[in-house]
Amino acid sequence: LSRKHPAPRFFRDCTEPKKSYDAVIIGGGGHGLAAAYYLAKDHGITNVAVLEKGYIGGGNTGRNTTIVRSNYLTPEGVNFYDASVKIYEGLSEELDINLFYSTRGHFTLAHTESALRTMRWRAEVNKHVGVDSCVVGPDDISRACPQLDISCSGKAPILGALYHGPGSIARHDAVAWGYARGADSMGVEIFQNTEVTGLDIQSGKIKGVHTSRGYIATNKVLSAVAGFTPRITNMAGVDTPIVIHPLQACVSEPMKPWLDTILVSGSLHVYVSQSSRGELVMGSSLDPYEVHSTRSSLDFVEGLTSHMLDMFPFLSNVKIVRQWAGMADMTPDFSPIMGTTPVEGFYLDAGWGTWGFKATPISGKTMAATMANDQAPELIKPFRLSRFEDYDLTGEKGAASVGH
Ligand code: FAD
Ligand code: PYC
Repeated sequence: LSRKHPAPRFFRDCTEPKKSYDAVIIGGGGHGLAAAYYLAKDHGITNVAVLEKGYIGGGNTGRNTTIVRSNYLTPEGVNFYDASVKIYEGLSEELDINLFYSTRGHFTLAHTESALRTMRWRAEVNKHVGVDSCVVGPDDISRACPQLDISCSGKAPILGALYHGPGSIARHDAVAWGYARGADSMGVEIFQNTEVTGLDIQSGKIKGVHTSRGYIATNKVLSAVAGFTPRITNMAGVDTPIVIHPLQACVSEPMKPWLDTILVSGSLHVYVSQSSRGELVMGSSLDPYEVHSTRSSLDFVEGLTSHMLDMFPFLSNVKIVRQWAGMADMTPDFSPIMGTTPVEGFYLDAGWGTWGFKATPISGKTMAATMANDQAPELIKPFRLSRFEDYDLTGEKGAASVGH
């Protein structure tokens, strides 16, 4: 098969790993695959294996609700996510695959004066670093989404919103497939159904990984396993403050396009956009308990749909057709953990909680640079693991996800 056109698959069907690689990436989600792609493209490191215990994109990459935005609260966060948005905007062309990247405009609705204050704060930080966000009033929201009941059935009238023009949605699986194909075409080997079961660490340095297909020697290992992070960091003896909470989502039956924008309501614990195939893609806040499970619940759909009906009473006869959950790797400050670790050659890309899909391109690029140079670039230094020891957190609680 030619690497440029590996028909009929997107990438070669690798089954027998070599005895050693220059780098091994654990996790074939968007982040692991993007890191492999940029290791090859930006640093010429192509003797790389990506090990995925299931199928690529089958973790949170294929379970998320695909919102891409950079309207965060801290300058560090805004700069980081803005760099990702900029890569996303040209990514379909770069990867030669239609990511259905669709810029819709993103409204974070404020139902209280205190929520409005946070929106003003975020708007000012965003403008200060050159990101397009502003506070708008109920009339602007109604013009953008005339179907929305601004009074929310009289229960929680909308006072205003943070409007973020670049807010977008995309086809999540295609992001994984595009990075996989791109990495494969440059020589990276991708092994599906291949689980990492142990790490070989000697005198504080990584020497290899034990897998369901045998031992692989390597001096560089990246863990990019999102909801499975504590299992891998336990193998490495590296402590993190990550806890795993389920995050659930669902889609409606397809409808004619009517919802142009992305709407998020922290107070009603609901967010919604309409996908390119007409489904309403909806989600809610994190489940409030720590559990390692991807089961979805009736309680979730009941709560979510009742709040959706407060906002859009005309949807009462629309059916929910699928619901699911992902395991969100939550950090105390709602920022990721990226960079080197106390184990030489063991790198961590984690703590992506409910906010990591939008970061896929820039996390891949910066983690590849970290692995190539054994040093994290400036852009991700605010997300280093040691910030928890240094009491130097990057607090994104007001902006990282749905509702708090
Ligand atoms: P994953 O895609 O989970 O990939 C990790 C992979 O590692 C998995 O495929 C897993 O099988 C593999 N793995 C684990 N252990 C091993 C092992 N031992 N050996 C080999 N492989 C292993 N973010 C946004 O920006 N916008 C959103 O709108 C958004 N919505 C979300 C909605 C939901 C319901 C959920 C659950 C998350 C949402 N997120 C969102 C967060 C986002 O999905 C994640 O942060 C992001 O997808 C993480 O990507 P990843 O590649 O790091 O992890
Ligand atoms: O990060 O925008 C986001 C998001 C929305 C829903 C889950 N995460």
